[in-house]
Amino acid sequence: MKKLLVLLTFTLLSQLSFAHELVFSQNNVVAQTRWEKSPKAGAESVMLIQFYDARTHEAIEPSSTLSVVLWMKDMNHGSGPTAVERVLDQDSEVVNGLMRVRNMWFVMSGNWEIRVSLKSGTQIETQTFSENVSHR
Ligand SMILES: [Cu+2]
Repeated sequence: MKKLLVLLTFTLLSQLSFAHELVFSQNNVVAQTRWEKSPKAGAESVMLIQFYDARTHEAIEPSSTLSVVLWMKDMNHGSGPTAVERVLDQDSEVVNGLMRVRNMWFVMSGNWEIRVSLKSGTQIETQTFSENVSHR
C-alpha cells in the first residue's frame, strides 16, 4: 500500500512538473520540459529542459546545441532570442543534461509554439509544443 502511494505521488508529481516530453529521434534523446516561471504574456518566462537517453532513460548531455524559439503561428511572428544556460547544483557543478531557458518573452496573449531545436553542423532537429498564454 505504501509503495503504491509513493508510486502514485511520484507519477502525479512528475506529470505536474514535466509538462511536455519531446522525442528527438535523430539525436536519440528525449527532452522533458517544465516551467520554472509559467508562461505569461508581458513577463519573462523560464523553462527547464532535462535530456534523457532515448533507450536507457538516463540523464544525458545532448551532443548537439540546444536553441529555443517562440513562435506565434496565428499571426506569423516570433519574439526576441531566448538564452540557454546550464543549471548548476549546490556545489556549482553542472547538472547532467539539464538546461535552463531564459529570456522567453511571450509578447502578447494567445497560442504560442515553443520550438526546441538541436543543431549539429548543418543538421537540425526541431520538436515543438504549444502553450495558450494569457496575461497575469
Ligand atoms: Cu501575435
